[in-house]
Amino acid sequence: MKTALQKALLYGICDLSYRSIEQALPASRQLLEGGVGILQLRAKGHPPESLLPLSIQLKALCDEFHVPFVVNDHVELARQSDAHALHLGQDDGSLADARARLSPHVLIGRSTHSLQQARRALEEGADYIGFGPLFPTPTKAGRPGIGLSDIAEMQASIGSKIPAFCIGGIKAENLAAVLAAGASRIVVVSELLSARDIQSATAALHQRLSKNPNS
Ligand code: TZP
Ligand code: MG
Repeated sequence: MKTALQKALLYGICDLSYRSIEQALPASRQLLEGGVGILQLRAKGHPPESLLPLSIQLKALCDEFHVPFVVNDHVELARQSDAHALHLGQDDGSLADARARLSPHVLIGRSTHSLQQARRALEEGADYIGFGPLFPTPTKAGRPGIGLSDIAEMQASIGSKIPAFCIGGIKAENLAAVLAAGASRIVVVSELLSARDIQSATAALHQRLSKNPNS
């Protein structure tokens, strides 16, 4: 799935704060039909054991689209559902510890909130990073926006080596500024999951990313 990851421009997240467990599968299918190139299950506050059936279904769905399926936070859930990737935040332990518990082909991504953290993630062997939040966002409440000024340097020093996805408060209305700042790959959560037509909203963003000269 490393090749599929390299191709991904738009990272979708099935976040259970925006969609119920019952809606998770159809909403994810729409994200995939719209062109997300990687899909994560994010379910803050849900016991990981309760997520296994959904996680197995999402893995099968992502296989249909040849898109990596990522489990957020939970190494054991990633292992049990045979996810293609695991995503870890800054406080979720070392990549080495997680790798030791997973099959060697499983990719691991890391959230980063500064250039220094992005450099560190590259050094520790992350397969990709998230970089943000660029703007304050209710999806990650309490975290300040880091702005757009470090994107170009992050792209040059980290994004040239591993996929680097800008994240946090990105919407159709501010995408032009994010791309002008140097981003080539993005994660969008709330705007897509709250859209009346998830597939069309996703396809519209995806089209703008694929026409972007940075990518
Ligand atoms: N990490 C940094 S910002 C963020 C995460 C998980 C949430 C992004 O969500 P949205 O709704 O696209 O701002
Ligand atoms: Mg986490």
